[in-house]
Amino acid sequence: MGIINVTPDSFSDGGKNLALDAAIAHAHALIAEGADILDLGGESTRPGAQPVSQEDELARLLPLIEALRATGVPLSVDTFKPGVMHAVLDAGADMINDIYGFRQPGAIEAVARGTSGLCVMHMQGEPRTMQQAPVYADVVGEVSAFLAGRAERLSAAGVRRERICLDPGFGFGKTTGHNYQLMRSLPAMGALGYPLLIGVSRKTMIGAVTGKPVGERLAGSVAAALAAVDRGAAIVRVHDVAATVDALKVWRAVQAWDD
Ligand code: 7PJ
Repeated sequence: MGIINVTPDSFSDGGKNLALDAAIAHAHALIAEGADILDLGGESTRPGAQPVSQEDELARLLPLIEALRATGVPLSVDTFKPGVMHAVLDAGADMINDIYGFRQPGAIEAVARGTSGLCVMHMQGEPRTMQQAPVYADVVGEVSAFLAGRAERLSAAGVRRERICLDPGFGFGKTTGHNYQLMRSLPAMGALGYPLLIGVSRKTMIGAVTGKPVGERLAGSVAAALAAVDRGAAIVRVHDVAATVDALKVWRAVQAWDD
C-alpha cells in the first residue's frame, strides 16, 4: 500500500492545483513501482497536526479519486469523518482506512451498507496529544481487545468479516517500547482471524533505533516492513514502494523458491 498525501500548505487555487497534480504524479510513480493499493490522505494525522474541515478534506480527495479511478488500482482513503467516508465511497473509493477504528458517531453506518474494504486501526487518545504520555498495563492485550471489539461492532452492524483488516496503529499513542512489543506480537494479533495492515514507514520508532532523521529512514523502514510481513502482516503501508517491493520479492524467494 503506497501512501499519497494531498495536504496543500497553500489554499490559493495555484497551491491546490499544484498539490493535486503532484499527488497524481506521485500516485502514478508508486503504481509503476509496484503498489497494489494506494492510500489517499487529505488530513495529516501526525502527532500535533491541526484538524481539517470536511469540505477541505473532500476538496483534496475527490479530484484525486476521479483522476486515479481509471488506473484500476484499489484506492483506500485515510479518513475518520463519516461525511468524508460517504462521499468518497460514492466517488468510487475501494477501502476506508480509519485511524479511529470507526468510533466517530456515524462512521459504522457510513460504511456498513457498502462492500468496501475497511481498516480498523488502534489509537490511544487523539492525534494532537497522543504522544504526550501513552500508558498501558498490557499493550498487546489492550490493543488486541480493542481491535477485536471494533471488528465485533462492525459485524453486528452487518459488515461481512471479509471486508475487515486490523492495524495496531504504530506511533498512535505508543512509546517506542510499545511499538516494538506490538511488532513482536503480530502473530498473536493475527490469531484474531483478520488480515493485518501495518504502517511503520519513516516513523519515530525507526528513528529511535537508527538515530536517523525522517528523510534517512529508508533502510530502517524496509527492515521493519519485512519484519512485519515475516510475522504475518498482509498489507504494509509505505512511502518507499520500490525498495519495499524488492525487499519483499527477495524475502519471498527465500521463503519459497520454486524450481
Ligand atoms: C497509519 C495510518 C498507520 C493506518 C497514518 C504516518 C502517519 N493508517 N495513517 N496505519 N499512519 N491504517 O504515516 O506517519 O500506521 S498517518
